[in-house]
Amino acid sequence: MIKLYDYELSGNCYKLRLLMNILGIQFESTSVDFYPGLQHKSVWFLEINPLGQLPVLDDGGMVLRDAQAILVYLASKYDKSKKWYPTDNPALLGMMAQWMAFADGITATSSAARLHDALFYDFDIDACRLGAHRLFRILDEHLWFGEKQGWDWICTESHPTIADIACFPYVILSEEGGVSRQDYPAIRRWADRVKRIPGFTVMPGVFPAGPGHRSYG
Ligand SMILES: N[C@@H](CCC(=O)N[C@@H](CS)C(=O)NCC(=O)O)C(=O)O
Repeated sequence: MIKLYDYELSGNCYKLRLLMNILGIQFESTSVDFYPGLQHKSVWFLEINPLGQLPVLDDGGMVLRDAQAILVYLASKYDKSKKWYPTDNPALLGMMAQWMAFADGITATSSAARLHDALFYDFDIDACRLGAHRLFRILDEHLWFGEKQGWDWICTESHPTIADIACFPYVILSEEGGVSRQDYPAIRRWADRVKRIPGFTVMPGVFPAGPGHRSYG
């Protein structure tokens, strides 16, 4: 069975739990005590990931680090519909790679602000929040112009991709780092759509969608 080296409060680990839940992939979670245990910096874990970072996935000995890389692997291998990572469309693949790199930027800013506020990381909080707002403004405008053309998702019109999954967690958890989404209405509408994907699952700090709208599949 697939093993996920996991931490419940990690948005990067949540990306993978979310996609695996949506795709109906069975996995077992191996909990790594990120805080306060710092097990991701322990000798045994550094042998698994020398970067000392979560998440890591082990699929029958195929060991992968980096949430975005793991999303690509899981969708390529397990999504029979080929809609989450459509490999027959070079332009779309390029766009998805672009937005998945952008998701890592959201980790470096919005997630870092949350680590500062919740787990006492010694980061420059003003720089983290400023960086997150800069990225959120770009994402909000992208989504807003997309909506005008009938696009519901970051890279696509009618079916979400792993780029949406990659960007979602540290956008929706941003308030825990003091980054308000008040000024980003298109982001708020998109986040609501993500919550309505069949198989959507939550983590602490992420809540299900309210009643009364359509479901996306
Ligand atoms: N690019 C990596 C970043 C992973 C990352 O920053 N993980 C956090 C937990 S959510 C971590 O392990 N931080 C500890 C560190 O960077 O030392 C990914 O997307 O998986």
